[in-house]
Amino acid sequence: MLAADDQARFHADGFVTVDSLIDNSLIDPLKDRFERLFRGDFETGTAPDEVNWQHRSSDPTLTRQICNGWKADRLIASVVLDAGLGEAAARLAGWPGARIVQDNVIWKPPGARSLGFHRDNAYLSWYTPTEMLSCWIALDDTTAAGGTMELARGSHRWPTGSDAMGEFHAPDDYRAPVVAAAETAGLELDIAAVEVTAGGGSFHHGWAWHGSGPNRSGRHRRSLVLHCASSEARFRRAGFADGNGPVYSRYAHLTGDEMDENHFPILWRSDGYRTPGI
Ligand SMILES: O=C(O)CCC(=O)C(=O)O
Repeated sequence: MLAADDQARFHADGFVTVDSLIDNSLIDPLKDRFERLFRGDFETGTAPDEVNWQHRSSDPTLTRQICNGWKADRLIASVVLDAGLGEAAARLAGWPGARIVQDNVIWKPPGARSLGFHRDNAYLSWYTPTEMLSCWIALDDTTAAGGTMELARGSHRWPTGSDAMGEFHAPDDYRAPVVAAAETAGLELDIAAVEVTAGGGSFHHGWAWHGSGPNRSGRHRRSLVLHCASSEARFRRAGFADGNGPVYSRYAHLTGDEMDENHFPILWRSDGYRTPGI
C-alpha cells in the first residue's frame, strides 16, 4: 500500500498522507452506518466501547464521536479490521504485526467545534509497548477550513514524558497544547492539514501531535480511524487508571496480562496469523 518514499516521509514527518485507502464504493454505505450509529442503531446488538454523541440527547455543536463502532456494525468492522491496513500500520511502526486497540468514528458537521491537539501515546500507559500507529480515513473531501485533521510536522521526535492530557472535545483554543509544547521544547511549530479527497487519508505516529479546528465550511467532515498497537502488546496493570485505561482495562483477564483477541483482534502478522472470525 505504501511506496518507499511514503515510508521515508512518515519517518521524517511523523505522518504521511495517502490518496486512496479504501474502495470508493464503500464511502456512501459507510456514511449510512455513521447515521445509524449516532442514532443508537447497533446492528450487532453490541454497544460500542465509548458513545460520546447521540441524536437528540447530545450538544449539536460538538463533533460526534464513537469509539469501537466495529463492535456494533459489521461494515465499519470490515474496514477497520482490514488486513492490508493492519499490515501497513505494522510495517510503518516496525512491529511484527498489528492489532486494533480502538477505532474512532468522527463526524464534524458544518459549524461543529474543534478537537484539541494531543499525542495518542500519552493516553496509553495501560499497555506495553505503549505505542500506537493510526490510520485516518476521510469519508468526505477535506479542507483546512472544513476542520480536517492537522499534524505538527516532526513532533513525533519531540521530548516525551510531560504531556498533559488536555480537553479533547471542543476546547477554547484547540492548538494551545501543541503551541505550549513547542515553546517548552524551543522547537519550531509547522502544522500541516490533511487535505485529501474522500477515501484518502493519512497514517500517523503515536507521538505526533494532532487535532482539528472547527468546521467553518458548509460541508460535513466524516472520518473513520483505526488505532493499532503491536500484535505483541500486553496489558500493564500499573497504568489502568490513566488515560483511557479505565475503559479498556475492563477487558483484562483476572490473572495474566494477555490482551484478549476478542476485544483487540490481530489484523495482520508477518507469520500469516490473523485472529480467526474477524
Ligand atoms: O479527526 C480528528 O480531527 C482527530 C482524530 C484523532 O485524534 C485521531 O485519529 O487520533
